[in-house]
Amino acid sequence: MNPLYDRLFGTHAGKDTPFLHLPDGRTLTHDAFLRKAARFAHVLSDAGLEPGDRLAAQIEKSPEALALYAACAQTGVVFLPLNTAYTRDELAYFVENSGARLVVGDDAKEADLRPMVESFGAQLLTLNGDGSGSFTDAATAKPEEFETVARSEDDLAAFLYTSGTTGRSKGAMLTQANLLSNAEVLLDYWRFTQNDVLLHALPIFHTHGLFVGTNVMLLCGGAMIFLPKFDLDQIIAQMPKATTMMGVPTFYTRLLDDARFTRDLTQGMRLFISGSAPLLAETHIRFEERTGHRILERYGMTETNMNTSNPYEGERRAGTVGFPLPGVELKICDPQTGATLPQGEIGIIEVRGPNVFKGYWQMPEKTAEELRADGFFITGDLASMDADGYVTIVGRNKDLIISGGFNIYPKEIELVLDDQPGVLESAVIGVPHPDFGETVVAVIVPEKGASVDEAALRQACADSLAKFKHPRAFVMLDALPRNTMGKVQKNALRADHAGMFT
Ligand code: MCA
Ligand code: AMP
Repeated sequence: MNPLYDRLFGTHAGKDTPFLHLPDGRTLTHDAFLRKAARFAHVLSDAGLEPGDRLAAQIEKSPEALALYAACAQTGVVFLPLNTAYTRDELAYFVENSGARLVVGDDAKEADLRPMVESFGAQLLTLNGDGSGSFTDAATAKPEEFETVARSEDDLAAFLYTSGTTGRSKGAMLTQANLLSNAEVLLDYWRFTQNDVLLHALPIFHTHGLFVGTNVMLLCGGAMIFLPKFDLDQIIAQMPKATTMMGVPTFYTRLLDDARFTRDLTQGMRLFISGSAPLLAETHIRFEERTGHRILERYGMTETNMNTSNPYEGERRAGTVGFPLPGVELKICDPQTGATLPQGEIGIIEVRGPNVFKGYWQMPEKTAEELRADGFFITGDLASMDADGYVTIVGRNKDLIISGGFNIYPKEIELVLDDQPGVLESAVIGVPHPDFGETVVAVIVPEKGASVDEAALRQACADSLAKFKHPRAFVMLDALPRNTMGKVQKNALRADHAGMFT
């Protein structure tokens, strides 16, 4: 028994129906995919990986990248996907912290990565966006069947790193049961069947593209139009062949900005889903006016997968994230006391259910701060629930910026900026952005009499931080606004600079 492998992958053995439609016109059947994954599983086993070992993958989206995920499930190896934008320094932290035994990266980065990877005693193999690489070479002559390693639902399936207010990323430990229970609920709630074709343009190194999009399609046995990234021309060209799409709000605003995106184009679609960041009610309304479709918005987190969703049949209410999913208990709590608040009041969302993760890897204190002994997870999202049970997210009780669906923790950027010559202190904030929803602005206070070179600050960020985290603007101030307790008032900074990009 290996519930994750058996239910997501194993059931498709011998199935000749399409699984992945690729932009170059190729189609991979479910069975062909499984045979590829089995060969990959042999590579993992031959590399000495044992069940429970971690495999860190920083690879482009491709059928092979997905086959690596399947191979991890089949061998009981914990899959740790990483954003392809991360720099070597960022990667080093994940490799060291997770104790990964194998790192799979791109050939182009191999020379840069190898000394770092080997310094942590891990092995390095390569897998490129076109499917080539030393990993694939090692798989070529391997058998197309692999005896699935027995695992239980409580065993770890994946680590996904999520940053914290301290600036250090935490490895969220997700079990097989976490992933499976959520995929099963979503399949049902959103009415997925094997006739569905998902237009898949999200990255597969995050919850949204991997555990929501891909797992649901694996479970229902449908197909995906598997695009390497969001490319407007491709999306428009492929939409008539799809039945559903999942995206972050930027997908929907970009589509609405294109005159080719019409009611006719979406005729064959049955469902558009949005999440990872707030979808403006205005976008929801414009989308319906243009296409006749009401976007279904849902809400989730790396630590919990999906928590709430607007209904499939009932009213999809603009500006809300819908109801708690079946099996998910949701409370709106007082930020100070944790007590459940009366209906209608704004508080912090806490959730409990089979979807909630097991804790942060080797961080018992951090786990205890956010995951209560009774199983409720403190999300840090501020929301209210109306009399009909719809949840509306109104803000965050955590210092977090969401840019185009990517989470950015200001502390991580502030630590880099504060280290630069002439910088006394910094405050990094998110301000509204028409394309990304929010974008990063750095407020810098120079030391007395010092002048700070903006180009040097940009370079410092480029040296150590992934591009999507780089501030898009720098503002110099003599002092940061503080409250009587001495705490920096980021709200005031955000209000002062709210119009910079809009
Ligand atoms: C790319 N860039 C970005 C972003 N993406 N900068 C800020 N924020 C971003 N999200 C950089 C690129 O390096 C590029 O730099 C420049 O910005 C413009 O790139 P562009 O071509 O416009 O971007 P793109 O490649 O089209 O990507 C935008 C995107 C993409 C399609 C919105 O970021 C994306 O697919 N986001 C989805 C993220 C996601 O899956 N989140 C789910 C997390 P230059 O031009 O200088 O080279 S899971 C989650 O949050 C929870 C669990 C949930 O509820 O789902
Ligand atoms: P992550 O840590 O990448 O899993 O991001 C989770 C965070 O994304 C949540 O805590 C929310 O702040 C935000 N989020 C996800 N979905 C939505 C949504 N539909 N509306 C508003 N915020 C969302």
